[in-house]
Amino acid sequence: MLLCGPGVAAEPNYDESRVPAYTLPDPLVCQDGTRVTNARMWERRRRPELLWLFEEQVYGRAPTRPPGMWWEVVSEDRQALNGRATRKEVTIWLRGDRGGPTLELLLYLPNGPRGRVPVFLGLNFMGNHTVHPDPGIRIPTKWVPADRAGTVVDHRATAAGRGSMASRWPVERLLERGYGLATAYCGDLEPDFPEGWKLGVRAALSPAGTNTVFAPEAWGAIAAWAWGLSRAMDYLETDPRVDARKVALIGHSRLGKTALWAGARDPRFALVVANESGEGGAALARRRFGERTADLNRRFPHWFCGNFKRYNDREDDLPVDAHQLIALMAPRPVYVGSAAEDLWADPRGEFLAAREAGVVYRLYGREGVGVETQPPLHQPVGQFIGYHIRAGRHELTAWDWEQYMNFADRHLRRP
Ligand code: GTR
Repeated sequence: MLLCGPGVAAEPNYDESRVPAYTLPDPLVCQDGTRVTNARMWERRRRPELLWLFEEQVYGRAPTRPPGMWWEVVSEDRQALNGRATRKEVTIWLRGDRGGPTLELLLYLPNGPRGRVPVFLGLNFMGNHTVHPDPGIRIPTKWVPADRAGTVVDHRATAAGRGSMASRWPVERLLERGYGLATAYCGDLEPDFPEGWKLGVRAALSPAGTNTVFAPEAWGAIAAWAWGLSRAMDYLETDPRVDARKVALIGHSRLGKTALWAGARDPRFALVVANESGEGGAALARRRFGERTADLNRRFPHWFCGNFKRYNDREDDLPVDAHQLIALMAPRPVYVGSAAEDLWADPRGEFLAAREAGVVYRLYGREGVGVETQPPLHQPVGQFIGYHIRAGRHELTAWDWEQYMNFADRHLRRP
């Protein structure tokens, strides 16, 4: 079994019997001790307080939508994928003028159904051209991470990378089931390495540019990626073929952490899917199993805000935990996916967080995962909080997608 975790100081714990006891902060008790008894109190008091704590202590604070932000549809092919889809590419200028970084949004919309369609929106790791071999997708010109297959030369994407990540993006299947797909490369917002912020929105939107010294509560890369998803949503709200009330966010791994944070901040997202998001995402930080806060901060110092560094080996001092992040989606449907061999992400910790978020859904008369114990492999559970664990390793698979589409069918396909 492959367990990732190079460069970590302490040996990761993979022994359930060695997980020390912990106490989770109560989603329904305000910082001043007041108990939340109804949805209105949750929305007026506790939800904003938790959002603020996650912002301040975990992901960092992002700016609001830039005034004067604008976009342009730069390509449109109504006969893409043998006539099955309309492919659009939209350049979104993120700084409010024609300069600065752009988000290049790729859209596939099914040609079958008339009118507006529900859409899955997710960031990709390597560039839009990697999600499908379709030769009409433009190749990114920005910094991209090196890949094992050698399709990236000096951190520049090449045509050899077309479709290299297609197994994670079942475009035809989505279209067949009536969904559109919108995706963009996360590196458009910030390339994923510690100094990457100098090439992304965190520098471009700061008056000091690449000389910016970040405050301890200022945004990290995950917050920048999440902010970008909201900017993609700004566009989707204007697209005549997209049902903007039915946009489901999806993300895998670090981009699953991102999907959760984007969904928490921006209630325009109707549904959120976090696939194997692990530590800093859906997995409980207090549970000492697999990746820990210190591992995140050492290996990816740019992902979280400065304040988050205070919780290395001190997760019990965090004022929040993953179940509360999931609860920030309430009453909207949210789905947490785990994989059995992905112990680094702590599948059980992901399940427990999903389960414990249920108290907030209950305020709305909605059921969460609906079970007490982690279900067996390949048996999805949950009404408004979906959960599954499948066999295999850390990946976003066709089987995962089928469950997410089934879940979305239940929640987004109603009239
Ligand atoms: C790992 C990291 C995980 C997860 C993963 C990924 O190295 O420790 O938290 O984010 O990367 O994004 O693939």
